[in-house]
Amino acid sequence: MSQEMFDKLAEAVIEGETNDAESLAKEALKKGLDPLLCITEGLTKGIQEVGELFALGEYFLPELISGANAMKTAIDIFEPALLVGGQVREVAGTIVIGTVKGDLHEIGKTLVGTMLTANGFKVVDIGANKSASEFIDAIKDSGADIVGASALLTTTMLQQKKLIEALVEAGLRDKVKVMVGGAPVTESFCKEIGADGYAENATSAIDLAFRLVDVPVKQTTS
Ligand code: B1M
Repeated sequence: MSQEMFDKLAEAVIEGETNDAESLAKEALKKGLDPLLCITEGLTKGIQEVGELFALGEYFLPELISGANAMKTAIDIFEPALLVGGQVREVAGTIVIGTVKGDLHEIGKTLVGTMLTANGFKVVDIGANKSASEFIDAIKDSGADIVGASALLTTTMLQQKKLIEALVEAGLRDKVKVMVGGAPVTESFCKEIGADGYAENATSAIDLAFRLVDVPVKQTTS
């Protein structure tokens, strides 16, 4: 039954059917399905297929946008269920998270932020298309332990390096740990630019965040 629902959620994203995505997400919650699995095994599979069709030239920007809108609508419905565990925990650390300058992709970054909140972190999500100085302002305002920079384009991943350079210039590099992620980012790129850690997905981002603040991992949602 779960797989059938995951497939339907993926299909709603592939077809860019926001109304279907919304009603399926509500139905999945009613049936007691794991919201994170609905996202990773359903919605994410769908948006990956949209990306592949776009790369093949079978989909164009409008389909990319409607697929993303369908996914965001469903995630909004799953979000409260993802957050249930986090509301009763002490704060493990503060993290400023955003997508780097020139990059509008925000779904993965937002999901990582939600999962960190659900696991006891105070998350300051500054949004997408944010410059190094906007990250730095948020770090100063919040006294963050970690800064997380997401990049989905091969062209914008270089902004993660610029952020680290700007942190050094601002005298903040030894005060804040840097976490990087996003589809084109790799462990070796993370090492190359001198970040403190790379996470491939939301689940590994939680493990990494706990390691960076030196707190034993205790995930609420798997
Ligand atoms: Co764009 N796009 N897009 N797009 N888009 C990609 C990234 C692309 C791979 C599609 C493709 O060609 N196959 C391609 C990039 C190619 C490249 O650089 N190599 C691409 C392109 C080309 C573009 C445009 C240039 C298209 C155009 O205009 N001609 C344009 C660029 C706009 C810009 O940013 N300046 C563009 C625009 C868009 C939309 C705005 C329409 C839309 C985003 C909507 C939104 O976010 N509000 C969009 C979408 C939806 C995609 C794809 C299809 C899906 C991205 C997504 O949301 N994935 C994407 C193809 C793909 O990735 N397969 C594609 C789901 C999400 C849950 O996964 O974001 O990977 P992801 O996040 C994961 C992990 O990466 C990780 O955890 C998350 C959860 O597991 N993670 C982190 C992410 N951030 C992290 C941070 C961390 C740790 C882990 O720590 C801080």
